[in-house]
Amino acid sequence: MNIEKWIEKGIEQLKEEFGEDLVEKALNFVKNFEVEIPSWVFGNFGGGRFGSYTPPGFARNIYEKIDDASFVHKLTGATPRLATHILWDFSNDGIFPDIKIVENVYNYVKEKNISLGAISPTYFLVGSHRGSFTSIDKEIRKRYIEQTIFGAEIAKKYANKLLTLWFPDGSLYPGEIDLKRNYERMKLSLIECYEKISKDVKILIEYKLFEPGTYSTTIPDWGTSYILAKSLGKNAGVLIDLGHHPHGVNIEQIVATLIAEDIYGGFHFNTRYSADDDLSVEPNLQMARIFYELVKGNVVCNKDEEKNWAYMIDQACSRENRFHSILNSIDSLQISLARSILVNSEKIEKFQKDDEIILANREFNKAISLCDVRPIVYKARLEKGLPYDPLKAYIESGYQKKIEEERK
Ligand code: PSV
Ligand code: MN
Repeated sequence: MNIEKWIEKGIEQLKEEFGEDLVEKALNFVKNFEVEIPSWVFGNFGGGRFGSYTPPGFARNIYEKIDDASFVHKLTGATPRLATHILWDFSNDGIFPDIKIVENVYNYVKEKNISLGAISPTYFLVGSHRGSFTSIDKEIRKRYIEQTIFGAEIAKKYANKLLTLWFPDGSLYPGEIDLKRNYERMKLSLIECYEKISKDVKILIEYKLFEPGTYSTTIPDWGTSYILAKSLGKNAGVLIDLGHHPHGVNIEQIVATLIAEDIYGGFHFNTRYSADDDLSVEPNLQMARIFYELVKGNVVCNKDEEKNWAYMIDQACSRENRFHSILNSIDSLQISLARSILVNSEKIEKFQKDDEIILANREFNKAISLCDVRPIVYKARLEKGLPYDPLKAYIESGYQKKIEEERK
């Protein structure tokens, strides 16, 4: 197959069906869309029940994770920032962070042509089995509050001024903790941090239905994140991780509501089939519907960067090749974004007005589920001087063989 010809033919057909303007807009958005990738996707986290199994060539330290992230960015041109976890990436003992490591890492990412993105304080390693921000032990709370303030300082000085907070706090059984007081301690700890954190650092509060808590997690849903973010102030918002809901939740509606309420938001993209399984993003219909709301809400690829939400991938599964997996995610996000842009909102609005339920739905799905937008995504890449298929380019690059040999 001659790929250039295939792309041009595809673009022509898409223009015929959806019009030149929407196709050009989709091309433009795909070229400009950026997403952060997590340092932990390259490491040895995610063994689950298969214990210490990790695919050969996993990154053994933060510097190798940076090498890997830099290579992914070279192939995709879409991932210039690396999201990090303080105690996984900037600590020797998993308890306290070390500013020297941060400085070394900062210099190394620059050398590798990427930069640091969202900073996640780590509330779940040693000593927080009875809670972090909600611990009844004042000293434990203090340790995590200090780590959060440290995180904000490094976010400001060395990264993109974004802190992403996820708490493992909760309980296994009814009666184990006082639910009201537990929530109040979370809120007070967050307020204490917020007051001490520079006002040009943004904070996203992530929610999660369960794990490690089975009966309760302190911040189980977007409503709780929203209330907490609101009680902090305008620099705080809600972080949506696709794996953190009950089955079947209408996540695009959460997006629409948050945008309508003009609250800052962010995404941890992944695919989930059962619980929080942190799998590679697939180009499924929900992903395209989510992008439809993001595009309509002007919070993605907005020229006024202040308006944009924060986009990150949060995935780590040791059963898959990490590069195949992350490159597949980036591909799926770009495909979903392109599909969402081809939706003809004007036609849909007309059908909505006329109460033409099925016609509105068919018009929507014409772009969201029935068309092949790969010609747009490939063309966007080629016009940026990138391989049209980064996963294929990875397989042909020899990088996998190299890391497997070097990292035995
Ligand atoms: C928790 O499950 C989570 O989604 C949070 O975002 C963490 O930072 C990340 O996964 C890694 O544990
Ligand atoms: Mn997450």
